[in-house]
Amino acid sequence: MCVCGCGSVVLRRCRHRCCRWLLGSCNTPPSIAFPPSPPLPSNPLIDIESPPRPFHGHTHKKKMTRFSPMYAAIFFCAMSGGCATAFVPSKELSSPSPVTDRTTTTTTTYSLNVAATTASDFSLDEYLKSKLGPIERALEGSVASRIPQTDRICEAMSYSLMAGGKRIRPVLCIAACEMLGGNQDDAMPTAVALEMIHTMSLIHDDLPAMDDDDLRRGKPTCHVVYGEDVAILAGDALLSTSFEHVARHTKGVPADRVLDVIARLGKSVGAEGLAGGQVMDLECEGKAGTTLDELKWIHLHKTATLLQVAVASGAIIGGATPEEIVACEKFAMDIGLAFQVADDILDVTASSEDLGKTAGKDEATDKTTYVKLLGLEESKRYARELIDGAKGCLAPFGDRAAPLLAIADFIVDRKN
Ligand code: GRG
Repeated sequence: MCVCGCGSVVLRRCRHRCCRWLLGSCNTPPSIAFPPSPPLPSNPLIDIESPPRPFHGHTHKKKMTRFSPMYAAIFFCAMSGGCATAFVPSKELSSPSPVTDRTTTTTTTYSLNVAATTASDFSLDEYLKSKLGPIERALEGSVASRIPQTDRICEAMSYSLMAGGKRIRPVLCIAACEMLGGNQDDAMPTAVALEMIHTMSLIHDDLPAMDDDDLRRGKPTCHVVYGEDVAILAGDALLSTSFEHVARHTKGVPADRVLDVIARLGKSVGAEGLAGGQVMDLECEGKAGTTLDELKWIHLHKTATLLQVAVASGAIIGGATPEEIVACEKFAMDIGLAFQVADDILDVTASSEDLGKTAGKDEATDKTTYVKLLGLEESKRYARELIDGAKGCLAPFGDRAAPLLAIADFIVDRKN
């Protein structure tokens, strides 16, 4: 059993780099290209930071326990469930090609595929819980004010960042990284950055110039509490901090992968991402005759792109091949679109209390949504079709895709 006492499985069978370190077969620095290649030059951006390196984003100002690399390897592998080489849907265990089963609709109970060791049940709830603790801790320390002059802006950033939220994007990133054999610690700075970018987009989306909303994540929106001026700046600061966070805090990952992730994050927010999608959304507001194709373009850019970069980044950090990255992107685009269809459905079926934001807003503002264009039942069918199609994209990953497959189901089955 794993030495940390987490109940996980034998280290010997683990595919993860940390455990290969433990076996002594991978005790050289990670390579910049695929092995066998020369040792990795350090990332110049990473090494300029002076304070002690945060663990999961915590800023340990007083005393920080330094773990030995080997202990840290064991610890993080165990924390990430890494030793469990795959979480396999129990109903699919006997299937020769489990993830291609597109008829699966609500797979929430899983068995741990631990090869020769004892299988034990676990649920998606448990999986999410195991990820959310580390993610919340990493987020907490990520926007702390270091000098009195920044107290107000940091408070506004932290107010929205820590206001709750499902943390879907960070979880997707970590799950993708682990699917490719990477570990949670490697992906955590990117996971944090994704949530910063997402939170920025929510702050800006709620502004009077945009959707003009006063409730988000069950709390008054950022501009209601801090004023429009500070809210705009808090969003801007979260966005720029997200890139800095990845560059500074990603350790032990080849520099070319880190740069690829930062480039993708940047693109996902720009004209071909969130900002472009939002502008098209504004243009279509109040315009009669918005087509399904236009709506799809808006949501692919406004919503799906960030989910796509979440999964692709995790995969890249985990060492995915170009083909694997493409498969992950396709999966993520489909679940991203389904996420937005589900959002449209929830707007008419859920309460403001459940949603933590104003329900029925789309109808009240005569917004074009999937429900408006397709109707409620057809929208539900479309969302399910997208999810089932998405799941097929992960067939090449076999059992290792189980967490992502379960999250895909969650995206359309969610209640908020
Ligand atoms: C300022 C460069 C720049 C870009 C921002 C405002 C904007 C442009 C884009 C809007 C993007 C947006 C808010 C899309 C909606 C996506 C969506 C469905 C959000 C809800 O996500 P959840 O359910 O929220 O994951 P929680 O609160 O759970 O995190």
